[in-house]
Amino acid sequence: MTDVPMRGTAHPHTRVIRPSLAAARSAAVASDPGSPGGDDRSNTAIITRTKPKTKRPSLYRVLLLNDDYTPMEFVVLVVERFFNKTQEDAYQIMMHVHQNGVGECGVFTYEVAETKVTQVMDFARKHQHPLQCVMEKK
Ligand code: TYC
Repeated sequence: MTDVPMRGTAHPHTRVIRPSLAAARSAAVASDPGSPGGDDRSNTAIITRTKPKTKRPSLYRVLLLNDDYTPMEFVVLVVERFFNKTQEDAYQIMMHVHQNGVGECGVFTYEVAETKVTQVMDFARKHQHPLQCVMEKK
């Protein structure tokens, strides 16, 4: 969908894209208040958008890092508990991290990923394991 210059249309989803510029023009020309943007006397157009704008959120991988001390069983428990994996999937993820140094437990929006990282780090600290969990933008 492209943004096209339009005059005073009243579609329910039509919005002025640059309201600050629109306001400045409107104030500068001080013309017909019934015409949005009041642009007739300045020969300018207000750019509007008709389609409701949706933006897909950025996604983040949550990763576990390998270390030499955290017990394998603990990592499996973490993956089951915080990433809702079956014991079989959790074991595969744990082994991938153990063998490769790092592995993905899931992909989430920013706030969910941040919450997972905090939950895992707090749980590991509470049990005195050095397990590290991080997030990275996809
Ligand atoms: N390397 C650990 C061990 O041999 C197991 C482990 C796996 C630790 C995954 C952390 O993220 C991790 N006990």
